[in-house]
Amino acid sequence: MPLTVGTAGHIDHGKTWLVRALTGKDTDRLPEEQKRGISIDLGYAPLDLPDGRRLSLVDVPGHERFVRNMVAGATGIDLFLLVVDASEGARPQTHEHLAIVRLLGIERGVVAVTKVDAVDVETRELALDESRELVPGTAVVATSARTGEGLEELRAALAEAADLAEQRPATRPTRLFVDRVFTLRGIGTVVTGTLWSGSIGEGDALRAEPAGIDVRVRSVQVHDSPVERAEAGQRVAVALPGVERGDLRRGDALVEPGAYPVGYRLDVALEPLEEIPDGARLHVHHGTAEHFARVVRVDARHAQLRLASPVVAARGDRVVLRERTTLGGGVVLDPAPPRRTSVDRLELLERGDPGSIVLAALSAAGEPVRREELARRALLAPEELDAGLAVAVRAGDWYLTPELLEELRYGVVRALDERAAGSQLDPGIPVAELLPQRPWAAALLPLLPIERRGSKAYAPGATARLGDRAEAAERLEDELEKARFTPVKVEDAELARYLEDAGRLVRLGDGLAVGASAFEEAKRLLVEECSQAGSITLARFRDLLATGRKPAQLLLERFDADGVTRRVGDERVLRRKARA
Ligand SMILES: Nc1nc2c(ncn2[C@@H]2O[C@H](COP(=O)(O)OP(=O)(O)OP(=O)(O)O)[C@@H](O)[C@H]2O)c(=O)[nH]1
Ligand SMILES: [Mg+2]
Repeated sequence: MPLTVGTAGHIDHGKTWLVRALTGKDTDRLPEEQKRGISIDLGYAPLDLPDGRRLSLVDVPGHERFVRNMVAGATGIDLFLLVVDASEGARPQTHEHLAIVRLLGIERGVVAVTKVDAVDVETRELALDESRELVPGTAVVATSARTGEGLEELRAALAEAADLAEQRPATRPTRLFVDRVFTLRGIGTVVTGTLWSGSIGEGDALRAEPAGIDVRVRSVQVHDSPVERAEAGQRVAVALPGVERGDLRRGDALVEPGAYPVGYRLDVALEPLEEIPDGARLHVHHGTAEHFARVVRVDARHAQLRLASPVVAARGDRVVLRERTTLGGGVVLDPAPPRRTSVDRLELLERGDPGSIVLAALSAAGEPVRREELARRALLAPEELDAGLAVAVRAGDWYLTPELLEELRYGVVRALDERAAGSQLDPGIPVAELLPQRPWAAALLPLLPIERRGSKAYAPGATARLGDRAEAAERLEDELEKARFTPVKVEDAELARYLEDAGRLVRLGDGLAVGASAFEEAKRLLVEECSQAGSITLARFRDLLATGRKPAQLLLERFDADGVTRRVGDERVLRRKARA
C-alpha cells in the first residue's frame, strides 16, 4: 500500500535538511525559500526504505505564518515525521503541528531529534527524553543531517511505522486534492496532489470540483516517472490537456464525476482544543482547501460549519479549525447536510451503521431514490452503501424505506376502498392515477396490493356492484321489457355499461338500449329469415319485429357491428360464423 510521510515541527528545526539527507532532494526550491533559508510551501520527495519500499515524503514549512500550508500538506499523509531541534526542544509549532496531525487522525509516525552533532551528550539525552514524553509510544531517533548520524535508524523506524499504518478507510471513488498547478511546455496544465482514494489512469474522465470542469487525463506520473495507473496514497502528477492553468488551484479536487457532493455546509463531530462558541468565525482546512466559515453549534459535541466557499467532502473526512491558532478539528458526519440540524441524525451518522444511514437518507428524501443519488451523498463508501441498501425496499432501480412502501400501499388500499364504497359501479382506478406522477411510479406498481385489468387497478378480487343503483337498474329493466323491440333512452351511461357487462341489456347507438331477451329474440328472427331467404331488407326486418323503421335500423347496425350480418347493397346476409 503506497504511503505518504509528512514532516512536522517548529521553524528551523531541520525538517528540510533531514528530508534532503534522507532523499538527496532539496525541497526548498522557491527563490525566496533559498534566500530566506526557510520553507514557505510544500516540498515533495520520494523516500526509499531499506526493504525496497518507496514512500512519498511531504516537507512542510514550520513558520507560524505558513501553518495553513502545513495543514494542506498534512491532510494527505499516513505517517508523521516530527522534527525536534536537539538544542531547542519542543517549541510552539512543534505542539501545534503535532496537534494538527492528531486532529487529522494520523496516529503513527516517528520523532527525529535533529542537529545532534551540535549539542553535548547531556542536552541530547534531555531532548530525547522530552520527545519521548511528548509523543508516547512512538520511536524517537537522534539524527544529524550534517554527519548522517541516525539516518539508517530513522529509515528503519519509518519502515516499522509504515508496517503498522492503518489501512485507509473503505475505498471511496477517486478523489485527489490539488496542491500545485503548473504549465509544462508541450504538455499543458499539470496538477499534483495526493490521491486520497480510487485510482487515476491515462484517459480517465474526471471532474474538477467545485469548478465543475470535465477533464480527461492525458498522462499520470508518480514521483516523476510515468505510470499507467496511480493508486490511492500516492503523490500524483496529472496532465490535463484543454484546461487553462487559471481554471484550477490548490484546494480543488479531481473526482470521479458525480461521486461527491459539492456544498457550503458540513456537519461535524468536534474535537476542540479550545472553546469553539456558537457563531465563531474561523478557517476550515479540508483537503488542500481552506474555507472561511461560521460555526453553528448543535450541541456539546456537534456543529454545522457554514462555509463561504464550496467544499468537496465525504463522511469521515477530517477538518482542522483555525483562527490564527489551531482551535481544534472535526470529523465530517454529513458532507452535504440540510440546513436544519438534528442531534439524533448526527448521532446516527456518527455510529456509522450502513443500514441505519441508508434508511435515514431515504426517509429524508421522502420518496424512492436511485442508488447513484445515494452514492453522491458520500455518506457511505460504495461497498458500505451496498451493505446498507440490503435493508431498504427495492423496486427496480429505486430504493425506499419499508415505512414509505407501507404508506403508499395503505394509500392505494384506501383509494380503492373509497372508490368501491362510492356510487361508482366500476371499483377500478386508472393505474396512472394510483401513485404520484413521479419517475419511480411504474417501478413501484408490482409492489402494490392490486390486481391489474387492462389500464385499471382493482383491489384483488373486486367486482362491480350496483350498490344504491340496484333500484334504478330494476326500473330500467321493467321499462326495457315493456318496450320490447323499441329501444329506450338510458340516461345513466355507467349503469348501461354495467348492465351490458352483466348480460342484462344491449346498448345500441344514440344512448339507446334494448333488453337482453328482446335482443336475442330479434337475432333469432333475423337468423331464421336469412337462413331461409338468403338475405333480409330493412323493411322485411321491421315487419318481422312489428316495430318502426328506426329501431329496426339500430338493431341491424348492432348485428353488423357484432359480426352477425354484413351489408350487401340494400340487403344484409349472414356472415359465415353466424350461419349453421
Ligand atoms: N548542525 C546542524 N545544523 C543543521 C542540521 N540540520 C539543519 N541545520 C541548520 O538548521 C537550519 C534550518 O534547517 P532547515 O532544514 O531549513 O529547517 P526547517 O525545519 O526545514 O525550517 P522551516 O522549513 O523554515 O520550518 C539550516 O540552515 C542549518 O543551518 C544538522 O543536522 N546539524
Ligand atoms: Mg524547511
